[in-house]
Amino acid sequence: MMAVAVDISRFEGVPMAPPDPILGVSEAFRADKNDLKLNLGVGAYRTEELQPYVLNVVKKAENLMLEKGENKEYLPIEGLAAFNKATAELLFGADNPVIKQGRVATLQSLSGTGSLRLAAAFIQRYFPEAKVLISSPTWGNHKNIFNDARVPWSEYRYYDPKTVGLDFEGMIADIQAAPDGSFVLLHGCAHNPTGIDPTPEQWEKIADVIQEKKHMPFFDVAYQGFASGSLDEDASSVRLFVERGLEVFVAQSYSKNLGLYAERIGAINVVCSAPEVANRVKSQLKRLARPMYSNPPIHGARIVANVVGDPVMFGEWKQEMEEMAGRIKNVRQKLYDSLSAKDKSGKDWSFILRQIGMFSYTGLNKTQSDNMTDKWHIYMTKDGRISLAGLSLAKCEYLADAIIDSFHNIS
Ligand code: KET
Repeated sequence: MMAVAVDISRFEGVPMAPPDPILGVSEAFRADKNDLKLNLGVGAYRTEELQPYVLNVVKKAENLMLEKGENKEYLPIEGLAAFNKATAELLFGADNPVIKQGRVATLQSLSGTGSLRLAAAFIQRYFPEAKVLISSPTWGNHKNIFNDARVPWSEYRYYDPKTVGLDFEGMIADIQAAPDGSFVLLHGCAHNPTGIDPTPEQWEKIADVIQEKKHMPFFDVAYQGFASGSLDEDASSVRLFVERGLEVFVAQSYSKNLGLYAERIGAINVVCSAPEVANRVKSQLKRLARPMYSNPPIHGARIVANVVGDPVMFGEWKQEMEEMAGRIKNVRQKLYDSLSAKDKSGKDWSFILRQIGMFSYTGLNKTQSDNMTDKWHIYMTKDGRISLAGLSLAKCEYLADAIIDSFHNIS
């Protein structure tokens, strides 16, 4: 008997999913035919000509890899040993005692997202009673990650719209009020989407409360080097917690700081109280990774290991990173100057200069953000975030006109 096409699909119960709030913006941007269009949605670095940028040091490392003619065998479940060593040293500092004592379980994973997801699966399996506290607001995907891993979460106050700054008291109060032993998700630097980080003194107080409440700090480090331009300075929040002898989770990404977005290279690090604990934790992370994706990809891991492991290339990377961070600072300044010059209402736009990292959190609401896209062809997330990494000096005036129009003419 020939198979007959079914007239009722088995997928009737599958509804259409909404577009992703961040990556869906890039899809909409690609479909727009207007010449004025500008993509300030996804946090991806562009040149002044608004073209994607492959770092010179990455090309150099890739050429060396080609010359060596390396093979494509499977990596171990935990990833490339040279990468795992390099990534932990970059994060904690090469001479950090936790590394010397073998107290860090490091697994190469699928960039920041995959590393967070693996840690979420670990929490679900070994801390089924625990809740994760996330900042309000946070990177949109955090909630999806914990939802899909079936890890309950709640929010702690972070952003204060009145001061366009950190609601430090609210943050501390909410972390304090959470059940003992909760996980507290913290952005290591360059908080996404607000661009507002705690000061070093505030980090100390956050660590005090976390320690007092026996919470587990869980850092998401997706922008090391992109906040200040310095890799060490941007890791200082994580290092402060580690110095106190706490056990800490840290997810890392090389998407932004090495521009390796599509290579999916990052790591999950768990700092443990003793080497024997780190061994057990690592064994279970490997056990979780194996049925999910078996083992991680090799190309990006080799790039990172080569760049970080070679003093000359490491120096070149730092220089290119400073240039990227510097270009973003320049457009930040120019955007502020353009807004201040053009807006006659007396509104204070200086919060833009106080924010750091790739983004500016403009304070535009959803309707105003819609106006930015519908009228001005400026693509951005609906929470009012714009990626300054996708902005050129030449487009600052146009962007300022669009923001002023949306802010004052749309309620
Ligand atoms: N953490 C944060 C805070 C973050 O902003 C991103 C990416 C990631 C993790 C994960 O990146 P990965 O490429 O998986 O290492 N953020 C940008 C891209 C995205 O949404 O995927 C963004 O916010 O635009």
